Amino acid sequence: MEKIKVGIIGTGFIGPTHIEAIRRLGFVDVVALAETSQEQAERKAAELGIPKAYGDYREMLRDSEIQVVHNCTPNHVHFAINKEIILAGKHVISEKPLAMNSEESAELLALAQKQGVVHGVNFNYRQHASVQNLRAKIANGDLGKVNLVHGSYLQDWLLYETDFNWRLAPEVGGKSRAVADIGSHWCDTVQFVTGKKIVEVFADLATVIPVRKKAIGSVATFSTQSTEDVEYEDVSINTEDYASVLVRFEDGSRGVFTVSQVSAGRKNRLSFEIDGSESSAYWNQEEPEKLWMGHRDKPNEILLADPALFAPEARSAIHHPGGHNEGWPDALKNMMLNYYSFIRDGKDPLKDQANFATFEDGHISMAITDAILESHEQQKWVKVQAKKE
Ligand code: SOE
Repeated sequence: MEKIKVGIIGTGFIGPTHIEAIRRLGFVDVVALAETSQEQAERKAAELGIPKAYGDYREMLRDSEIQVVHNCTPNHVHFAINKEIILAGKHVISEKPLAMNSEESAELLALAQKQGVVHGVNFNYRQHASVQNLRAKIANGDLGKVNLVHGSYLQDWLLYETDFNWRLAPEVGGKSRAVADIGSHWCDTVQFVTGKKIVEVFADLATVIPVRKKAIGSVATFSTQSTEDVEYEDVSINTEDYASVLVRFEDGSRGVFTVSQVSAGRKNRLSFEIDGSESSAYWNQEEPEKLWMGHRDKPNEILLADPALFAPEARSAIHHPGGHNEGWPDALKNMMLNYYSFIRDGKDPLKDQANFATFEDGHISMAITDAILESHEQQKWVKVQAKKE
């Protein structure tokens, strides 16, 4: 079988992780990348071992060999580039957020459906094996009726006033920072696990560090660049680095989450607890192999990920025997595996159920972010309105 041919736009922090995950599949080839200049594209292509380098992504979109394009660019250009990818007739995987607001994401969803392309958004945390297993357990009634969902997504890479990157500037990162960047993952993951949509929110947002020192020159996300001999300029910050949000689900059940990018020691701690009428469950992305199950009348348990102990529906998400740890790159691999198997197997994006997050999920996520921003501004409950075009 001919391999599926892929082009990647943007090779900062996330683009190379997509390339690595794709390479583990075997039936997909990354044949090209696009960067903001020819020189940068050639340097990255040589570093990453990719045959074709484009200094302009539009030229790559005209390359007839390419069937699928990954949009790994900064947030402010997601909308325009996603649109061009779809109009070029290519299948698309976009980084989140899909666009800058839910009007734009509605337009993208409608366009992708009209053009009949396969559309995916990289909500990778739902692809963790233990998360898939918990979803199956909840669907099978192991927790009873889900009453409460609570948790947080905490990071510390913006803790110091000298931490700065493009995500902080609203013109590039978007009006919302922590909520759109990591709150979107929390909401997608818990909606996936419970099978219930968030329909209403009440939010309190804050900017803990209102003025930052920006290094002259650009710094990548999660950079550990030394701060010695760096020159800084003061920059006022008006995107949130903290938020707490009360949520209501479609069946009336309740939840709450906190996001922060200034919590020392928390590196990428997406965690949630689900309290059901019979048992509870807790999962934390920093220790993805462990699923805590809480009981009232018998000892609590920690389930270690093991294919032999998983619900049958979740077995394909785990690739190694128990004790051979899986983690973040494996969840991303599952995202790519599910997306590319859908294309390989000739499935129809309008009829067949996708087992990865689509532009529809990306649009729902944008609608939640819009509602959170509105709720914070107006200090009241706001309904999530994932309107379609
Ligand atoms: C930065 O906060 C970031 O890279 C997010 O943008 C990703 O979506 C998340 O997976 C890890 O953290």
